[in-house]
Amino acid sequence: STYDLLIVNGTIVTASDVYPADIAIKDGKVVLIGSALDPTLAKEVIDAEGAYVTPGGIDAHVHVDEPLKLLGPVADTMEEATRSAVAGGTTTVITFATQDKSITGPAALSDSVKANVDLYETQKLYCDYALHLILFHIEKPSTQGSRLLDLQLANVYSTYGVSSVKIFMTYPGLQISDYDILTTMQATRKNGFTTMIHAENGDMVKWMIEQLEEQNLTSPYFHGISRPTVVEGEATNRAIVLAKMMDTPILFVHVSSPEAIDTIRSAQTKGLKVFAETCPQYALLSDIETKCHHELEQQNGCSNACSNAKGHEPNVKLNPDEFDDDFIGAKTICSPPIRPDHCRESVWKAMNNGTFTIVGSDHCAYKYYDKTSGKLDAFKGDKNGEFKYIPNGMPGVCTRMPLLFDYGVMQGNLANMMKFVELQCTNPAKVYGLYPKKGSVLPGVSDADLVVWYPSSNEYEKKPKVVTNKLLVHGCDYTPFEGYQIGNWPRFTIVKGKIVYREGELIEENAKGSYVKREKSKLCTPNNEWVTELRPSYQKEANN
Ligand code: DUC
Ligand code: ZN
Ligand code: ZN
Ligand code: ZN
Repeated sequence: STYDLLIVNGTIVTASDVYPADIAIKDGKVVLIGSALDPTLAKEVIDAEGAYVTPGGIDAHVHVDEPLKLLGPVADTMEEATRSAVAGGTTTVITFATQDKSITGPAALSDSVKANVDLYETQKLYCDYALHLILFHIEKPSTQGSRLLDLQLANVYSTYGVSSVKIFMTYPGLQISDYDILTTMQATRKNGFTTMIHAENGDMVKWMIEQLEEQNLTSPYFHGISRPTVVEGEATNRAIVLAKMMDTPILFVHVSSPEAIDTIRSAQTKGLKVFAETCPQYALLSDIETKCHHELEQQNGCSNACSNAKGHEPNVKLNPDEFDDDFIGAKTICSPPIRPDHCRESVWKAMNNGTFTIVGSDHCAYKYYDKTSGKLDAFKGDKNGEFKYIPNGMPGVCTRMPLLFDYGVMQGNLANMMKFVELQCTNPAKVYGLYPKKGSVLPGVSDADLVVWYPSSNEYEKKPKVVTNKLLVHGCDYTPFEGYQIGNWPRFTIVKGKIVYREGELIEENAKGSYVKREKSKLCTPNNEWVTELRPSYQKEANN
């Protein structure tokens, strides 16, 4: 046949257009968009019945099990993460490889990435994936550190198409100094890499944790208290200042607070190359989830108007029998933490006004029962459930797209479907060097990574309406969005022209995902303006 697959009667949505058209697919690519394409020319035809057809989602922030296990026992293998991804309309995930400190020399980073690619090659992959690199050990002095890193980045780009690094301003063992951030920025600038920043002031957090521990305030609720919004605001501002001196574009990941948003917006207004990501949990969840059952409530009764004297009934629960579980707040522990209610409005606003370039999930799932059983020594067992030892993160790779469809577009918090596609598909592809292969629907150019949504009619009883953990087919045993109503859900998820998810069912034999090499960012490029007379001479050769 002329086409492998034809999608007829759809309404195509890209970041810039919404229009009715048919899509013809051949050899994994979009080959033609037109009206009234001939169904007899195709092996298989999907009738979209007027529904939206969007590019597949690109979730550029997903943590999965990796050889170095930097983040401990995360629940998902790459197989489970990609399976959960396609069940929620995501067709590419970008996950993390960690710098292996024990390897030195120019190939150190490419060897670190190789270990991940080799591991994932042994797994069944439901969609494509790419890798960022986490850096936490920077050679000194700055001149040598930057020269070595320069070579290492050049290697990891030419060998594996990795074009972004993530650095941390918090977490014992990961936090790097301002000095090391500058060294990193010099090398990332030279290589045209995107520098992703986890912006929280680790010293402020450490100080706060010690104060709380002194008062025996260690239950999950106090995780959020230990890292208030100013902690994120300070680090965000500081990173912007460092990036300004280096003229290095940066991207803040998982931005959660009005302080950080205002700081980022003001830098963008000044023309600095500052980009940002937020996540659905910061737009939707409330710190009330961790507030329930904390020590003060148990002593004094609930300070909020809930019927339970012992504390709020949290939204996040497995079933009513576990209502009395005083550790339940652990499920929504992440960093930055879930914020007080008033923060959510600024997150939605920043999605609409362009402050946020992308929405990622920060999927980083840990099994709750392992958290509580004490089987893992990092958790409740011998550490008595102290928040400091509870691993940070929650699942979200599956729910990112459906949640923003309903709570964003349908409920009017997001401007329109084009914004939805821009934030979740197109901009992630542009900013991380996957565009236009991924993130759009361009004939002859784009992979046929597509989502056919349900039409707006109500005749589809199979359309999921409520989030359950089972629906998400991940490796985790809970979702913070349990019970959330969802007004639409991917009906067909198509990866490189193959249907991998059809009306609630995974199609395992079509799981043919692979590693994708990326190009450099189409958005994050230096301004080529220097702010001091003492420009590092090394920078003069910088390519961009
Ligand atoms: N924050 C999380 O909550 N989990 C993974 C790592 C991170 O920075
Ligand atoms: Zn982070
Ligand atoms: Zn309460
Ligand atoms: Zn993360």
